[in-house]
Amino acid sequence: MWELAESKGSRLIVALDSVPVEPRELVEEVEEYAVGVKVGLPFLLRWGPQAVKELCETFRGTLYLLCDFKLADIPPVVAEELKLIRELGFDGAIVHLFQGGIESVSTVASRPDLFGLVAMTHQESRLLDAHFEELTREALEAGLEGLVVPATKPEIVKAARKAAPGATLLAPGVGAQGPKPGSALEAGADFEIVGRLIVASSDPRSAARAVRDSQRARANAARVMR
Ligand code: O7M
Repeated sequence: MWELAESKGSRLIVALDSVPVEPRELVEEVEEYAVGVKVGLPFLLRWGPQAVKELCETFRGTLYLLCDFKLADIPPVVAEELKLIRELGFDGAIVHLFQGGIESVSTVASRPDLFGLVAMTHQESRLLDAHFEELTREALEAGLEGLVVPATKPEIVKAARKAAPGATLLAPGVGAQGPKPGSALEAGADFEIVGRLIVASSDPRSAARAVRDSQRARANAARVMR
């Protein structure tokens, strides 16, 4: 992920949820400007596992392939899900933490990179956000590669950066949910996850390029692309 970020000069991960057009064409449009794509459940339900597998095969090595199938089950089931996710060809997966047991999940052999969700972007996520510090501690103790933090709540991004200086922070919520591209990087995130601003655009290529350029401009101004 970091190698692709360096070579492309980008911190953009495109969220593929409701993809109305042929996914491969869309991904080819944004490939040059994005470090990776995050594949969500709407994508899986609409296009099926075979299409997900083909997407992973087509873009392996040129995009970081991140799975977001909302994993929040008992540890043996999450472990099995991670094995299948790896078989589909993903490099990384987002996991929930509130259900407990992430420590045993993280020791699964040849698992993808794991990113633990510690707070969410919508205003109603009060219960989850209230436990942000404990969830962050659990994720770090379990040795996860990174955390998912809300771009809409920069104070949480800042706190996560402080609590987890070595973790890779992924921030969704940029664009359609309000925050401007680059703003989560300024708050301390490493990557910004952007969905509708790009995917629902009539010109996804230009939209992705614009996000990448804004990230660069804001990062240069604040010298935050670490
Ligand atoms: O840019 P959008 O709003 O169209 O899409 C945002 C994406 O980020 C979408 O795929 C959501 O599932 C995801 N997301 C949030 O919007 N908020 C969160 O708090 C967490 C996520 C996420 O990635 O969860 C793992």
